[in-house]
Amino acid sequence: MNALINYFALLLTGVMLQAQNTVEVTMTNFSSNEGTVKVGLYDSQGTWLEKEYKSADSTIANETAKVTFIDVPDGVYAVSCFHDEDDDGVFDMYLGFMPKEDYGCSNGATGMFGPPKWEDAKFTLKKNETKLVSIKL
Ligand SMILES: [Ca+2]
Repeated sequence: MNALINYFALLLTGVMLQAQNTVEVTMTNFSSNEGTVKVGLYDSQGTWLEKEYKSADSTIANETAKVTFIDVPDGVYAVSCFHDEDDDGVFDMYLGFMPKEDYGCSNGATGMFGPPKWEDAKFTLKKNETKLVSIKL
């Protein structure tokens, strides 16, 4: 019996040491309810806008959408999303560099001449927090 209690105590300690955070992303100001919104959570500057740590899709209702990322370890993250209005899975561009579909990032980061910067979009997660990220497209 004692061994069993010790086992569960150990298990619980393990769970508590691995702080898991939640990121709730609320996106507003879509130009229409067409298509889907694609949301990416990135965990390093090196992968920013290249390879998502986690990704999620959502439909849009009332020009608003919401996705939630759960079980996110402590660290530094940034979120970007784009409105895939024609639902082709691609962030459409004019001439390969002018965004044709609306997009947004955490902290309201935007790119003046080029893509939004990691430094402007990043935020820190720690100690089982629930981070609310609001993005206005
Ligand atoms: Ca598209």
